[in-house]
Amino acid sequence: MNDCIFCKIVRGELPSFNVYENEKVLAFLDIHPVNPGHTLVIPKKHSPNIFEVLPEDWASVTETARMLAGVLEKTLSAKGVNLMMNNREHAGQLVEPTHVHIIPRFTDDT
Ligand code: DGP
Repeated sequence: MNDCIFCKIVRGELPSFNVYENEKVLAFLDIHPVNPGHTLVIPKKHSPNIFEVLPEDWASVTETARMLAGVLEKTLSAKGVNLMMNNREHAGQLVEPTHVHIIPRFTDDT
């Protein structure tokens, strides 16, 4: 067991609003959303960042992000979607585990 905040979410020890999951990934709403529907996709197996995530886990994360980008855009009537990832503190990574942001975009949201 580790104290990683997102691992606690995967284990159900912290609350989350889950959007999607399969055996390899979990997607849940960001606690500080930039826009409605701001979603994080993480591999269930802990890794710190893009440099250390297992290739098969990364493949599942990106395929899930691709799928959810379309689902979120359609269901929220968004005008577009940003996918974003921060790796290491200097690049803006605030929470250690590997995660990809999906941010729906709306008219006049800049
Ligand atoms: P970053 O490391 O800068 O790519 O962003 C981390 C994101 O994680 C930030 O947008 C807020 C989100 N976050 C941090 N703690 C929690 C949490 O406990 N639950 C959820 N749902 N999101 C969190």
